[in-house]
Amino acid sequence: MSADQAKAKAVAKAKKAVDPKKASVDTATQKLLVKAKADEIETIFDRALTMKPCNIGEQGTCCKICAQGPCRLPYPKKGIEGEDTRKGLCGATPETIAARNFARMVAAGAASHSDHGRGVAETFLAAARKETEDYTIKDTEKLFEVAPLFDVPTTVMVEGPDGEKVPQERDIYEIAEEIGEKALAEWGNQQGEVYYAKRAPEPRYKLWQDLDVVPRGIDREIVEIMHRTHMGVDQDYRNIIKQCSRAAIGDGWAGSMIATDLQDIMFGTPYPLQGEINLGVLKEDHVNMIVHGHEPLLSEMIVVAAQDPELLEYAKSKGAKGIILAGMCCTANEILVRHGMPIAGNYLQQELAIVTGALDAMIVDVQCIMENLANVAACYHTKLITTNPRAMIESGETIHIEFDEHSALEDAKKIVREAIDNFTNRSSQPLIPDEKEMMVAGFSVESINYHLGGTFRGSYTPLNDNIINGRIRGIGAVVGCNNARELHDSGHLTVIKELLKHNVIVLTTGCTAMAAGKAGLLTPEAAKVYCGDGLAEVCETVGIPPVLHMGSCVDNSRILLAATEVVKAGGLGNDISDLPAAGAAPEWMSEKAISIGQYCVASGFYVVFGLGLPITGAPRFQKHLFEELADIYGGMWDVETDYVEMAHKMIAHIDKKRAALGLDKKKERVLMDMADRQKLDAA
Ligand code: NFS
Ligand code: SF4
Repeated sequence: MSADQAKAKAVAKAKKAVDPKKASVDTATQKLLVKAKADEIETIFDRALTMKPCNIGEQGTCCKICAQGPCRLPYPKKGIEGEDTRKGLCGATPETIAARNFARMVAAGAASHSDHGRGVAETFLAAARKETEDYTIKDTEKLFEVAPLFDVPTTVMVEGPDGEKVPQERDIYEIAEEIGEKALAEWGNQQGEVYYAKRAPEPRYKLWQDLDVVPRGIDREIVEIMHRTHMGVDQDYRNIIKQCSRAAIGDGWAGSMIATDLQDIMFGTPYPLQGEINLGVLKEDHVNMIVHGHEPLLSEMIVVAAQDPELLEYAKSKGAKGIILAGMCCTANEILVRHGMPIAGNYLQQELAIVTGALDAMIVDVQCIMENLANVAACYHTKLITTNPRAMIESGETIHIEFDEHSALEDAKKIVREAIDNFTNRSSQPLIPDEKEMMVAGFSVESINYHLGGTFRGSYTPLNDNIINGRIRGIGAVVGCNNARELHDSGHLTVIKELLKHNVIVLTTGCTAMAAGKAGLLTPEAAKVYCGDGLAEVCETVGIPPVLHMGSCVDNSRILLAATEVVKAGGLGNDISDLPAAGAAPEWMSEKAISIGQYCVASGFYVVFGLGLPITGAPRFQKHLFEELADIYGGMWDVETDYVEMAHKMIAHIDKKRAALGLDKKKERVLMDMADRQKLDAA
């Protein structure tokens, strides 16, 4: 498609332009929507007004997996009296159809996270083998933690001075190579179990074994979903969901978790640091670049290239004062939590970053990249640069600069040079909104340990104590996307604020974390403003924000491990399903969110989604997800479109778990000792 065609596609049909206040609660977004309208640029917010979702697809009951369809089985408005006799040409029930559609979302979501993880593992192996100079082993402490998880020895026995055998530490690159090989093999493994399944609390792991849902290999389980959901294969929605669990566990506890671990080893485990967020991080007199997408392999190198003295000089030679590199979507979270690089915004702000007129290059890799970026970029001077062979964009003047881990820094420099060259091409008067907020981010499992446990001996015990004594009522994990069918950021903020008010500490990742950051919730000062007395007291004592930013969406694996640490610290039951904890994705849109939801449910979490799930046309299937799974996993799905109510459903679940642990009676404000906790355990 030519640039002119792309331009034509970007221009607003002007019939229906969105009212900025009805599109977003974020004022930077509102300001740029006004500019978009003035510039006659149509955005996703406008398109959401004119295109209504299909009613049957929304219910999950449209089947198009064979050419005899699409078979559409809407749930009748007047309800169904007597037996539900709806069926597709082949006889597929609404349950089978909805379950198959759901399963394919799990497959796509798990594939996306895990393919990202595979790329990381490949690069890790290349780094371990010293095939590339650009990536190295940075965090050896984490390397030594991860090695035993893959049964990789960290010492060898050598002959000592007196002839006896003594242990000697192995070379770290040797250890890394063995980890890399074993990690990469997790994708193609055909039999047995993925290594990390054992990292779950023991009863959870045993339950998975009993249910036969321990993943054999990451890819295998995804492929098996595709097979089972082919025409005429698995015709029992309960059995389909069982395979969803197996593939999703392969995402959360393998593909994503391996990605997180190996990224930490190569780029450093996050520790709390300060950063800034929102479109106001761009600067008019600087070269502005945004890295948008998901894989830190690329962005880590661009971070290095953007600080290269030679390139900084080059930027100055073009009249720029410097280079601003900001992130968007999960790439942003990755470079924030490790380098404190600024975040330009979350998913729904991507077109608007270009509408500022001040963006010299948008560099994208994979996932959550709107195709319309090319059309919008064609109307401004912004260069849109694709970098991944898996993700190209056909339209406009998109440039493809392929990024290869073997020549990573060189490729990254080429990309930065493109951005600098484009600085002098700015055409219109830019509008960079003033909005930017300070935030503290980078709460890995390790750093929570450190922060709550103190420097002397890190531990989750103080967190558990505060949950047991009631200062903290429970843990809420609020994660996920933005969705153009919802008032931008409002779902996240409403749920989080309501949880804080009721003393529920919040863990967050993904685009939710960015919504929280923009609203000032990721600062220690937020505790006083938003939290109930108990939580405020804990946060103020420890000096942490009440909302802990744990990273990108693959880093939801950190939430699984944090929950596991809480179980291990004692006093709150023996499994994740015993914890006073709940998860939510208020504004979800991506298939990845469905895979995350499913692995959280299979791990024992109560999980509530906003907007709706495409299952309402199949009531028995819905009942299976919302109720029957609780009997199997101790975790279950739910949907709630009222966000205050969503928080209260989470709180109700937390209270139920507190009651089961006998904590509803214990409100006295004393720290418990080990004996007390054991008593509680026994109760
Ligand atoms: Ni998660 Fe991150 Fe955002 Fe949703 Fe997309 S960026 S991986 S999928 S939209 S949270
Ligand atoms: Fe219709 Fe069955 Fe084919 Fe689906 S698999 S499209 S329900 S005939």
